[in-house]
Amino acid sequence: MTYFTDVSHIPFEGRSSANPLAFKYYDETEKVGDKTMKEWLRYSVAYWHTFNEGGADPFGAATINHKWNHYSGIDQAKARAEAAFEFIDKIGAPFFCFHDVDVVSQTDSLQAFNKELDEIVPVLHSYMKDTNTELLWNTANLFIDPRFLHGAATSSNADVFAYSAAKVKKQLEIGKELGAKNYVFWGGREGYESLLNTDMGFELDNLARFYHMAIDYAKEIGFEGQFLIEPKPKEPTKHQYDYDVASAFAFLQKYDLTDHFKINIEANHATLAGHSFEHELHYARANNMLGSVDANQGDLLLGWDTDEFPTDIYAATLSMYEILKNGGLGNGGLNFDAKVRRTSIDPSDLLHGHIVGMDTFAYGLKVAHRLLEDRALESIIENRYSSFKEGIGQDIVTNNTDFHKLADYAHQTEITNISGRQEMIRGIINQYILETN
Ligand code: XLS
Ligand code: NI
Ligand code: NI
Repeated sequence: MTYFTDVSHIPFEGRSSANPLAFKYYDETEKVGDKTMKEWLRYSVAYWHTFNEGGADPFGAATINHKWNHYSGIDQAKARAEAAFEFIDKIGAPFFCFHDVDVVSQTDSLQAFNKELDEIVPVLHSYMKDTNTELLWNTANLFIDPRFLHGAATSSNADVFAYSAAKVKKQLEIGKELGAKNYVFWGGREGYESLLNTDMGFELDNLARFYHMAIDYAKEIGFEGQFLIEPKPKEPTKHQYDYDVASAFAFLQKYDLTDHFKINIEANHATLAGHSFEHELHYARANNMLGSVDANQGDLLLGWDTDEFPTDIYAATLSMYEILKNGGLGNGGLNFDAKVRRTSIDPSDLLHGHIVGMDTFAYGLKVAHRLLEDRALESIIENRYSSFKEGIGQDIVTNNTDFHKLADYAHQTEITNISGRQEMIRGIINQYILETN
């Protein structure tokens, strides 16, 4: 069966093309510096939003009713996989990601669920081989099932902790089988609704115990993917423990987990936490914790996770700047954790969403690369901190001074500050964005 009948493949046609089903900027073979666009960007399709999403919201039922979702049981899982790999192949993404409940339907018993997984995994594997697609990450969904009402690894119920471990154990085995590059923990229910009935310290200790056991099991079975934590400040819980990169990093340090984890940063989660996307990337990079990216964007006027396809070239430029400064994403990639709006009801809308997202980051990559090549921001930053290159500044950074000497120096010195030039810098960035070919 063919589900995406409009095209056989999305070609690169360049910026003058008027074909909406073609890339204008993303040419996977184009070299940017020493790597191709494909190698830098490592695009990934998110199974849940692209193939399972129906567009339901708290006020209305699903509006999107794709043909591959007209089945039930294992037939449903197979039809969805068929559609998924037709799509992934046509859009030309080298990676995909899934939760366990995306690839087979949620069933009540763990045994039945694992049996269905055992049936679908070889199907996925053979599609992966046929289409040359790799698994960026998989994960156990520890938030949808009503069992997780008090949390998963931070549940007040020890049986739920065990159930969560069983789900993660299975996904690590599947990740190993499919060669997953990473394993993501997004703690959708790892937080609290009310502090009045919560022992936060105890819950966090348990979360760390859970992660340590996951590391042990991964080692035991030879799972080599990178573990990632995906922060999000709120939604569904009022306060989620992995609030942002800084709080996830503090947690990992406290529990001696930094050698085993990096961070999966989602743009819309950054903005929900009151940060810019580039702030989160920068913070992770500065601490050697940048692992992977969920590429999407939020809506400035809405206070929840709208998970839109990224179209903001300015934001894509600044985030690609951070990614290039990081030397790339390593094992990670740019996963479109993004969904089309509930009014976008055709299969082709899924293509359009990915095309605009892939073009946006491809353009951002080109602009960021030029900014770095020309040291456009680097030289401004270098100049801003130049007082630490000599004299008292050099003494400070080489640990050759103390409060006595600094006070003596301060008593004899008249301070002169230099301009931060923010408006000039904004102008430079606009010029680079507008003049990139
Ligand atoms: C939800 C999260 C989720 C994770 C994977 O807000 O973004 O989709 O990426 O569990
Ligand atoms: Ni995400
Ligand atoms: Ni999200």
